[in-house]
Amino acid sequence: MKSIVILISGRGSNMEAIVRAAIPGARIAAVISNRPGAGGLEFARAHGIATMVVDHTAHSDRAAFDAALGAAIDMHEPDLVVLAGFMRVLTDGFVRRYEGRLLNIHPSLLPSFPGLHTHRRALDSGVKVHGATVHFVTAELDDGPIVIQAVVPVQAGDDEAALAARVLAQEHRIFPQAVRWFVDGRLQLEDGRVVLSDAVAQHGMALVVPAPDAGAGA
Ligand code: NHR
Ligand code: GAR
Repeated sequence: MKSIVILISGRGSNMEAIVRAAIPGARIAAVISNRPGAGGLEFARAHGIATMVVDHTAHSDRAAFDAALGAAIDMHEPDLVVLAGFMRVLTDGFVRRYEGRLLNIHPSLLPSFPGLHTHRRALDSGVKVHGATVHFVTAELDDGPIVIQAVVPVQAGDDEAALAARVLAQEHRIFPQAVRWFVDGRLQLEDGRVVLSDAVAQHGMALVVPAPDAGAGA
């Protein structure tokens, strides 16, 4: 049985998708939030999952917060730590401590649009495709080795909310998939590269872009 700790900051719909996936061989040991009011805590409690809050505002600097967060995580001795809408940049020391067992979902097709406000930036830039990326976390923000990506079209008339919702639906597919691979022992970080032990999985992409004229009417 592999033990997983999930870090959230808000709504927690990605955490929920991982919990609902009921991955064989995986146990969600705890959900930890840096915000006391995070909506996702309620879902976790209702599902009998241990919850903890490590409030970043109660710590004097990032190193102190990360030390407290690390202590909370280590109480559960997890095999995997998952950032699911976790909104605090982590220090090098923290990242090193969990190297090879720390996954993040980022709401863009990395390396495009690292950082915040990805949907607004995608719309502003005029890209025709957008999406989400699951990656191993490294010290440099949103720069770690990529595990799986999902692509969605940007449609005429999209606003931030519409685009975010289309991306989020795909996040809920690819994040549980990545966690499943990890739990099955098929996903590893080796010398800074992602290794998937299966040829099909090696493809690492869930393509949902429609054909150019799809929906245009025949
Ligand atoms: N930490 C490291 N070292 N490396 C990564 O790749 C990380 C990370 C911490 C979080 C998630 C990331 C995302 O997917 C993530 C990846 C927060 C910010 C941010 O600027 C940026 C990227 C991500 C998460 N946070 C502000 C901060 O000052 C606070 C913003 C807020 O609270 O709303 O930490 O997008
Ligand atoms: C998700 O879209 C996730 O990719 C993104 O925030 C949302 C969280 O939703 N993450 C980041 O922007 C990290 N900086 P959720 O709380 O419902 O999973």
